Amino acid sequence: MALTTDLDRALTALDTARLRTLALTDCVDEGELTAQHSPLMSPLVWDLAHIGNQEDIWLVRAAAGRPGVRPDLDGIYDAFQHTRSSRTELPLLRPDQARRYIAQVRDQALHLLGDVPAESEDPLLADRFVLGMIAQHEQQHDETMLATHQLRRGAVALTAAEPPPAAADALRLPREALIPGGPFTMGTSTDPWALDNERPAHQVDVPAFYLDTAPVVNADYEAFIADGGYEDPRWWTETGWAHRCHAGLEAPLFWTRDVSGGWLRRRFGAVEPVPPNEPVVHVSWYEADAYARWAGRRLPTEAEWEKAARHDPSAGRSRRYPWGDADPGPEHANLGQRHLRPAPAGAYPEGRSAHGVGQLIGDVWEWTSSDFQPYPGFVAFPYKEYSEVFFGTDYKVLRGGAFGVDPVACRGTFRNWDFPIRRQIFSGFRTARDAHPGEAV
Ligand code: AVJ
Ligand code: FE
Repeated sequence: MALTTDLDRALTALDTARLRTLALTDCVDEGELTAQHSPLMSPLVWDLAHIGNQEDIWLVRAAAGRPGVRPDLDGIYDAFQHTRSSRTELPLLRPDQARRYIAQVRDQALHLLGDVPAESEDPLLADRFVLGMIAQHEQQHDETMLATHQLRRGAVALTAAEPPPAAADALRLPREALIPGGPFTMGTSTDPWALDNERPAHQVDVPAFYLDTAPVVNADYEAFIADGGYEDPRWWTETGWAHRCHAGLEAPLFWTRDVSGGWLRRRFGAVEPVPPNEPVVHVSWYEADAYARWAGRRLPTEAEWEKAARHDPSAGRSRRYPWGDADPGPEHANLGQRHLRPAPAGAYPEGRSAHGVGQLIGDVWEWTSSDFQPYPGFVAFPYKEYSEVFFGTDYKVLRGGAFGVDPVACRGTFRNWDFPIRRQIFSGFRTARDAHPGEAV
């Protein structure tokens, strides 16, 4: 059964994304839009026009069959032709030109596709997939721009409400939950806006294991640092240790010591004490993996993560989200940039999974131990460069989404990936361990 994907949902998703894109780019001046804030990131004005260029390619050209608004711009805004650090040297559209371009593309796209039926024979148009794909693409670049904001120096440009506190029962929450062994359905063949790498649904047998009920928090991570975790190669893989030494890693990105040796962090331009009960963020896979080994544990596999998030043992099926099939609301998860930080561990009791695991969706992306590989039966759609060219052993999978991820680009099946050295992304983790038969629950 296909889920509801009416035109309203698609138009709202496109609109929501555009409002966010404009908010992220209207809050800084022209100099800041065209500056290189970090060699890891594009100038904001590149993301801005790239969003419109992808929409030009996929909505105006591929889906509607028109010549396109500015095909001459495709080379400049092709992410595969230019590294992020070289994009300031390109003949980019100026900010006002970029804003006009993306508005023109949107006008044409809505004019051409606004009344296309959801029952189309064209797989791009069926269930309005391509509209959902482009809304997700824009939101993913909005998250990337949010990471650029976090990297930039200068006056505070973004503000948001504080996230909710830990739930009243948070102190009584067990630290870990047992996920019983057995098969579950991983991935999806029915979620109409699921991207190619989430497909198809398939059975995976996952042996019993224990998983943290919340992401690892700063206080725990500080204990790893204080115990000499960054100085002890025992906890690190060989490549992880080499990277830690070469990059001089000593703490999560954006952390510094205050005069008395306590930890501070810079967060969207403001320096503040590191909050002890908040999920750690801006750690690389190598750091997450080392922490887990220090703690006598390990990172969960991607299949373990998804089983803990989706498996409903009483119904014998997989849910779309930990709490059920309902779209995420503010009571379920910290998503959508409503807040500019993770919520404390133990928040969002209504978002917990059938197995009692909390905060799987939202707050921080969670590193898994798994490489980004295709599911059995994978078919690239609609283009190889979305997922297929990244499969292999270079990238690690992250799951669950962070506070800057929009609900349209977040599901129990959603897969993100990055290099194991990356930490400018909103990345954290939780830990797991094997369960041994006969062990008490
Ligand atoms: C899925 C987040 C790894 O940003 O490189 C954006 C998403 N793909 N434009 C990325 C994406 C094409 C992608 N990630
Ligand atoms: Fe892109």
